[in-house]
Amino acid sequence: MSVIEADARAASYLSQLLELGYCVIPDLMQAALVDELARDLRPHFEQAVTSKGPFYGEDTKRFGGLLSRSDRMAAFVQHGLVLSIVEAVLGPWCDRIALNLTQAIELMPHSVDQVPHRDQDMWPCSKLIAPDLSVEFLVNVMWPFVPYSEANGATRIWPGSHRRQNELLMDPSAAICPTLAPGSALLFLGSTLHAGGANRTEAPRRGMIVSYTLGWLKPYELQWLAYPPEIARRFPEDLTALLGYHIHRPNLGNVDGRCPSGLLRAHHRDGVGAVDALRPEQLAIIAQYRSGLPSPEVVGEST
Ligand SMILES: O=C(O)CCC(=O)C(=O)O
Ligand SMILES: [Fe+2]
Repeated sequence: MSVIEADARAASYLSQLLELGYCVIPDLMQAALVDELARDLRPHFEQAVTSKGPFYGEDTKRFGGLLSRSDRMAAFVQHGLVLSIVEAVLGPWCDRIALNLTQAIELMPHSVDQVPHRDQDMWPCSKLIAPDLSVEFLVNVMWPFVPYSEANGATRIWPGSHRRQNELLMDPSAAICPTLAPGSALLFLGSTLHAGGANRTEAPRRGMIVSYTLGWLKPYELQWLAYPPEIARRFPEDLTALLGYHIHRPNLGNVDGRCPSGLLRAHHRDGVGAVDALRPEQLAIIAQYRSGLPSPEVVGEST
């Protein structure tokens, strides 16, 4: 596929995602690669202890840290089309995006449906900052390992719910549950009302969520602990940046005043002090201040 075709594809899914709060992308990954990943994760599913609590559901299994469990994961986390869509949604609100979580999910046979929710409500600020929904905090990508259908608990989505934040719950009959084949993916916003369905079949519904957030927000899964430096050091640099081993300008998320990417290299502490990491607009404001001239904002406010 040419760059232009890939861009056109990304633009079309992006507009569906922003308009409806979700989109389904077929044939995003080779089904054989999904099968290989599912095979790598099979022993982990088998050993996983059933979840506890009314949100996760006591008839589900979940585990994270998937980049450590399969070498095939990076291709999913860093999928080019997914990242370009996610960048377009979250990029305007941060200096860089970050991985929020990787979570394998099994809905066990005969599991009940999950309570409908918006994932972004885990950040208490989301209702204050984004009542008009100009800001998005999270993009979820559901990758099925088996075909998802209404019968085995395909994710239920309330289209348009991202524009109706004051409605905690919505009419169950308004929910849709897109069928998904392995290799396809369901993308939905953190502001979209959704829930795992009930698995009424005899077979487990296995899949995973990979989600992305604003680089300045605390991620749901603590990536630095899931992948401490001795593990992250084995990953390529662009992946470690996504895990948070990169400063978020201005100067957020540093170690000894320096970009944490240095922690993954031997020379991090070699005779260098704190180093500013600033965006061009911050450099311009500082230069303006040093020049002794009032900044344009100050002039604007006083007139
Ligand atoms: O399993 C699913 O289909 C959705 C899971 C989900 O939304 C969650 O755990 O936050
Ligand atoms: Fe969710």
